[in-house]
Amino acid sequence: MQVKTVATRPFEGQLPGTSGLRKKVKVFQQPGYLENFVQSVFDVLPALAGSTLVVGGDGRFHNDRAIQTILRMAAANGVARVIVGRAGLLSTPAVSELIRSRNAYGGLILSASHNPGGPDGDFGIKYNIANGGPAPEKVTEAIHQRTLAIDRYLTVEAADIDLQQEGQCRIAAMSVEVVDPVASYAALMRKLFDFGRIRALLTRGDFSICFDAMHAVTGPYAHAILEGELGAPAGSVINGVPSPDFGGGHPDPNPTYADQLIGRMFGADAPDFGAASDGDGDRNMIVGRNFIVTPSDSLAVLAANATLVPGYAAGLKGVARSMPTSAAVDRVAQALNIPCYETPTGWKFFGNLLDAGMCTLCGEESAGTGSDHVREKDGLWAVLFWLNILAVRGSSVEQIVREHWQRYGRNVYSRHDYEDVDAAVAKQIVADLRAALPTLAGREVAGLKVARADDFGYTDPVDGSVSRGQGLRVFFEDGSRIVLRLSGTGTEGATLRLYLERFEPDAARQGIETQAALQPLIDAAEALTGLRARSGRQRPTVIT
Ligand code: VG1
Ligand code: CO
Repeated sequence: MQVKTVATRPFEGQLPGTSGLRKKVKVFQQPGYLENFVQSVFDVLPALAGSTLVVGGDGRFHNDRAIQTILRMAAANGVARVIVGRAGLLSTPAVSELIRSRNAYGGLILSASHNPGGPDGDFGIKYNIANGGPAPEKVTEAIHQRTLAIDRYLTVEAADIDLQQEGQCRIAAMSVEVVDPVASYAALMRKLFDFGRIRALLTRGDFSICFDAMHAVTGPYAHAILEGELGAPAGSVINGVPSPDFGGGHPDPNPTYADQLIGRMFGADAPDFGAASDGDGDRNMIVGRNFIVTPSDSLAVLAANATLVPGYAAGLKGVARSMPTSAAVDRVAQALNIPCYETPTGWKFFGNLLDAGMCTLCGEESAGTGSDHVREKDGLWAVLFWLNILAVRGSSVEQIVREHWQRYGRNVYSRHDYEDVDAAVAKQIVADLRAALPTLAGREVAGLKVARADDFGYTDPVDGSVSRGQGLRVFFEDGSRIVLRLSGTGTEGATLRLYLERFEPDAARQGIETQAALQPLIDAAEALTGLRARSGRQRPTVIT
């Protein structure tokens, strides 16, 4: 094999954010840009030589080109075997599953998740470690450091691999195995859920579903599992063919961007159950007939009903949620007498807890839910979990959530996103609130009294690693809170996320409209930050 050494120079800003390195496609298309990042991964992880690597992506524009580049570089860097999804497709949870079931050393996921695709859209790359989960900060920092010094990358002269054909081939000494992206993942789902019971529900004739794959990677998975194996009528899956620009849409499963699904679920003859997944298939939105389930509530409902599902019948070891996620799941954990961990935003922080057997279920307010079955959040898994619960309980989605509130109280919750704000303005808004934090306790803001305020920091209970600056929190004396943080996944301007939460124990008042219930907090947040006035925005871009 003739390894080619290609001279290169560092690019600025190859710093992975909340979930991998995300930039405009045009940035990734610059000669050497992808190569530098990938070579940096090989340079900081020499054990990849001689090992197995899983590679796949969400099918967005540039996915196919990037995979061919990575395959040649993997061969040049001595990787023994690459497992790649047919057509270059693998959902993020499916990559995690394959890394684990095939004892791979790691994986490269090509995705910018919910960010738009197409030639003018976004691209991304993320490295996952041997447990199947996103690389922890110490690894991503080492990769970033390496990108700052890199002066060459390695590749081989070889023709493109035909990714449409399943089977084995070689690039130089490296084996390449093109696999069905769904099979191994579906086998795991079969072990966790009562497929017989879900099938009975979906073929009964009086229970209908709509799954919106948003033109992204879950299409093939949902077709094979929901319509194929579980018998949902054809047409239950919509937008189920992955497209390089996600049909021109924004594959983010929220009420704004999944408007087609919302239209159906709130229309005449709405299905009984609706769901959507994001670009790379790791997040989910759950919708009942005329009823949207808040992701934080969804996590709490899954935890409270877990023993109805075969894979979790023995009970949960613990639960974990990201800091901005509502405390609904904390109340379930308390009732079950199991620990509840609070981590920074981003799935990479759950890996150690899951590996150590300290928790079973995890979730984020951004519609990420998952468990110890893999080390990523998992959109279709959450859908199957809900269907399994519905099949056992025989109630509607709305009934299940309302009964949950009656029993545990309702954590009224919303996230307001201000997208594409001028980056300097956004940073200043955050910096000013951060500077004011020590002065806030005891102050009255828009009629609410501040109890305490801080900048969230996290010490990993397993390895002691510390992550600071993970979001500004202001707690009020009535138990409500606001959180402000800058998104770490965008590629243009800055996205400010404002999280609002208030607890409502009184069942008689739980039906109140969410935004109205949170208005005092919305006012307090504006008084504290001047966010709307300073960003020139009248209202958030997206409300979830
Ligand atoms: C967002 C979400 C976060 C999630 C991350 C990756 O991050 O808030 O909860 O883990 O996206 O999800 P940020 O930094 O933009 O708030 V995904 O589906 O993009 O891999
Ligand atoms: Co995603």
